[in-house]
Amino acid sequence: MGKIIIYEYADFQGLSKEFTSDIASLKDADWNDLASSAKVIGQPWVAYERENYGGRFLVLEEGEHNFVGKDMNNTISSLQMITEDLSNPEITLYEHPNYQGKSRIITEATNLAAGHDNNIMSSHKVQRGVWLLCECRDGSGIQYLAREHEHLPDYNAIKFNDKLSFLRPLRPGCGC
Ligand SMILES: [Ca+2]
Ligand SMILES: [Ca+2]
Repeated sequence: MGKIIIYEYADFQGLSKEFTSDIASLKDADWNDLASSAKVIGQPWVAYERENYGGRFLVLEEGEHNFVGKDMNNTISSLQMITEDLSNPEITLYEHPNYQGKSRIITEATNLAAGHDNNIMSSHKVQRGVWLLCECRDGSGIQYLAREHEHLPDYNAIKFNDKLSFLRPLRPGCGC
């Protein structure tokens, strides 16, 4: 399935630790609020600010990641592996709560801010894959991770109503 290696310092220096399954508290591995860089092989991982997959999060897809100078440096407290099949993603967005109004099927990264549907969406159903929903194209503002088969009837529940501007599917890793 893959793994993540976290490092104490930038550029993959200092102490390192490898994980191949979820860890709800990095305190259990003596790694709380310590990671400054990471390498991911295979499926994406999600790094969370708090224990038990809480607080702000950062999606870490296959490749190398440096956290120094960013919000999540020396902040990560739990790690979760994405286990869904990411090969053929599809999500349906709806203009109103409870899957009402105009609907739109999305299968690739889409910048709604550049079209007719910016800041109107209010509910969704994920058919396949895992989707990162963003208030802003540059990743600032609210972000939400929608997992496979999730039906979210009202974005007010996540303080996200009429705010969606950009979304993209998580990328599968090749594991090479
Ligand atoms: Ca933390
Ligand atoms: Ca709406």
